[in-house]
Amino acid sequence: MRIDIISAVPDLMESPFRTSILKRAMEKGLAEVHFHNLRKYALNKYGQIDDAPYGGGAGMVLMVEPLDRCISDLKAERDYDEVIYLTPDGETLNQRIANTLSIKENIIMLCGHYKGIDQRVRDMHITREISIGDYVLTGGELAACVLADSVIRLLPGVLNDEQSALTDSFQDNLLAPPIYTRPEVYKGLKVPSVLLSGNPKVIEDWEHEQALNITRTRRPDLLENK
Ligand code: 6GU
Repeated sequence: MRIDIISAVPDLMESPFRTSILKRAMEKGLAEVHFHNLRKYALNKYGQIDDAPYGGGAGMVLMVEPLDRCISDLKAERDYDEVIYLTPDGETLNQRIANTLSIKENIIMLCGHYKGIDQRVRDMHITREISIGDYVLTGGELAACVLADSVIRLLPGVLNDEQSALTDSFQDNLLAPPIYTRPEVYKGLKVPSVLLSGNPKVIEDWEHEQALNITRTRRPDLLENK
């Protein structure tokens, strides 16, 4: 999979892809992430990429021309399955969306900034708009990192067996059961004896029941979609 991320401040996104599991995914050639600095597509020597909105109002708007040039250059190189605009107005990211995107070949992620982007960019290029939740960030960059992480970890070979995505919270619409490691007793707090029973069937049933109880308490909405 190849992800091209367009942003006015690409430096903001460096470290998540240079560390740990995502770094290894890149080194193994399972994912490629390329950053594109919008300033390079600026109209003038001052590097202008934003301007005041028509009709007035506070804040600046990312201009259509630098964005169109950047996206068109990329599209001239290869076919893209999705051109995603990260925006609080978008569809809220969930595991289903991450799963869907994880089988794509080439994706562009466009990070909004300031007040947003000229509507004509959306009309011309954007195939999907995604938000990462009902709160406002300073820009789409952190959201792009979240989205890319949620997708890349699903690519075959990225996770090893122990980290397997199949047992994740949410993969089956259930939250995770409690987990423990050594020691067996800490400050009087004991690991539930069922986990020490060595009986896989009993353990699995207990974990499923715990997961159901926790989901019922914290996120009953997840059970309604089952
Ligand atoms: Cl994608 N962008 C911004 N600026 N804020 C957000 C968001 C995106 N998702 C949630 N909040």
